[in-house]
Amino acid sequence: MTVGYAQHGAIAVLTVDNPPVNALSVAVRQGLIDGIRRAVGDPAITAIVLIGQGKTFIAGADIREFGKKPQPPRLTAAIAEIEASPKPVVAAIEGVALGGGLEVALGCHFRIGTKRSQVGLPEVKIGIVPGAGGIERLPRLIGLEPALKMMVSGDPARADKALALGILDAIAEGELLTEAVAFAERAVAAKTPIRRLSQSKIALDGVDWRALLATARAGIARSNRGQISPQRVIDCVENAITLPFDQALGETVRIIGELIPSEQAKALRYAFFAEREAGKVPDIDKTVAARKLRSAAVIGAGTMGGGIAMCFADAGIPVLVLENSAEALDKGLARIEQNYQDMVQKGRIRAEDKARRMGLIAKAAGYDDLGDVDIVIEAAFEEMAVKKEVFARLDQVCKPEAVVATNTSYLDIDEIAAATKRPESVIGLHFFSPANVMRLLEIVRGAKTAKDIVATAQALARMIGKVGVVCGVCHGFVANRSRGPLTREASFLVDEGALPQQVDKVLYDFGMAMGPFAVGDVAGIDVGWRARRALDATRPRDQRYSPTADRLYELGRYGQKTGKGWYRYEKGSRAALPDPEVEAVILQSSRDQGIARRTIGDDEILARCLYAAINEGAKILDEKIALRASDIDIMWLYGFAFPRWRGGPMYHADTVGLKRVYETVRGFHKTHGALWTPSPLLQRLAESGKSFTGI
Ligand code: T1G
Repeated sequence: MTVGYAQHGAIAVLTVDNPPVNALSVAVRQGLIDGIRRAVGDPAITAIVLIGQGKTFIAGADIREFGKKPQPPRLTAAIAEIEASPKPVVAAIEGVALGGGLEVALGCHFRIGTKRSQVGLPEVKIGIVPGAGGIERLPRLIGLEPALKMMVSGDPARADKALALGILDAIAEGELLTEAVAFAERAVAAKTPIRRLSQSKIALDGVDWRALLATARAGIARSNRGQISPQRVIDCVENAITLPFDQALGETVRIIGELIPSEQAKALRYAFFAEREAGKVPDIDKTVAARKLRSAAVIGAGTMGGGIAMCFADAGIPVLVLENSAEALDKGLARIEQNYQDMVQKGRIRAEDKARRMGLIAKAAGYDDLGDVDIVIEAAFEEMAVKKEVFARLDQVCKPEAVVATNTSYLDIDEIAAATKRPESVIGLHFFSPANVMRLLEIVRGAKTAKDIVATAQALARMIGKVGVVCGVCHGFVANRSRGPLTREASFLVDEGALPQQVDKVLYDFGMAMGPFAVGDVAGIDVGWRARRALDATRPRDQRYSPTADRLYELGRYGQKTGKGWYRYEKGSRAALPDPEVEAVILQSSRDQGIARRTIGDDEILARCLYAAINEGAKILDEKIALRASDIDIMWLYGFAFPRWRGGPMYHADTVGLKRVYETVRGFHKTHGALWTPSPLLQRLAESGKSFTGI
């Protein structure tokens, strides 16, 4: 039975039991209707409690059913049946009530939660709108402004907030079912009037709703650039204000019907499942137990090391920081403190949060202090000799069960591991800058890394709120290696005739948060210069190379930090302004390389940048460095702010069609040479009419 029926005295208890998350599949929808009818028809029953089996109330519609032919009964019908019940219906919310789950709860007459409850309407995040009355009922329950905020962001509210907003009527202190039954009994005894939200009005006294909606629209245009669903939520909210309930709901149902098969919604659903898939490693199942992580250490208090230390402190894990000198350590800790101070000033955390987090970060006097920590992450200088020295020292002092990790962004983890007598405990944990903000954690599994170390790294990712994606060892690993060709082509395009602002605009308009040149100015042109010097020895002599960035470096244009890079920056501003001096450098560089500059179209820019990355992604897949194409996509979504509503570069290639991508790559190969050698996997898939999905 997907919806169980039991009797507790005069109270009927309907239990939704549809593991893993009690999604509202057909059987549940039908079960709810049947259960309500049975309870309403039984004279011995005075009230009804609706609860979920396990740790979840209801996680919403079954996303796997989307795109298939809808089967009756509709969720709106099940909710209408609940709301119409003449006997009070109490939703007992353990864990999450999301999307359709919250909509079911809003159809109930009362809602009681626990401390662990979370309620929300996250539909925008999968490219749709709440389609079963949530848009219409939530503002009637809690008022327009807070409802709008929740629906447009899709972010859930925790129990205390849900109580304050009035979504929950009570929070159970003891066992939820017992308290929900008692709540229902009291409602019956007190003859508490039943409140059917569909029959009430949205309170609009003194609310300038037109201005509110206009502000929300403008905000979304910035925060969710290019994404359709949040704007559609606002259309539906406007209907909820101006039309009678049933008519507004009818419109919402029509709109969700349009959105479900849309390209954006498909891409966002893909991203949802891809993210969950990324957490799975075929040879590491639940029987592989993660090691305990109660304390940590970070080697290096530079930008990366400091950011990583903040990740631990943010998660409540004490962390020691080790540096070469007392000055460097003080400087690093001061920078961390400043970062927290900025967060306090922006209202993101409270002053006491800052104090608590700073209190968790302590100075290590030397390696000997690291003997007790459960995990060490090295974020020292990117040079093999330095890494080897650090790991040899760590090998001497760390306890045997410690995880010994490196944050290197391209060096060979196996070579680093070989500097220890415990290569099985060594792993790459590659954070993205700023480490305390960017959510990707690239987990690089060395040839000898033990399974439980990988499982521990995955557990760490969850603990510190990151999306951990496991991959193998190669130069630059998966994320940076697949992105490298994009920046390479961007530079070539500039040498051939484009300007940085044109290239950046094309990628920005595509939906990227920033174009590659703007990113270069943030990351530092000096950093790129050093990385290129590290590759000089191995770069084939006949390989095409753009010297333009090196010219900027020689002029001291290191990017935002020097106020000049690919762009110029006014004092105190991060706005990238085109600079005639850069244009002159570029024109000279083209002349020096003997390139006759030409007009380059936006289509070519997009194809050169994206397909170069996709072709490299395919090579990485073929080499089995990434477990699946969707893992590469997740890395781009969380590491490089690729627009989620486009799914990721590999998914995007599927939507373009691999045949077309392959033909274009072949064309570029003919024109631009060896760097465009098509990936054999891309060729195979294109020729057999397949896609990356499922690879
Ligand atoms: N449908 C189908 N499968 C789902 C699902 C759903 N709604 N939610 C989760 N799963 C699967 C998931 O793929 C995974 O499967 C397993 O459950 C555990 O999930 C009408 C139209 C509930 C907070 O967007 O946010 O209602 O990988 O690994 O970290 O207006 O899942 O094991 O095979 O994520 O504990 C709105 C989406 C739907 C909620 C649990 N609802 N889910 O997190 O476990 S649209 C959502 C979540 C809707 C109405 C509209 C989270 C979670 P597998 P998990 P978790």
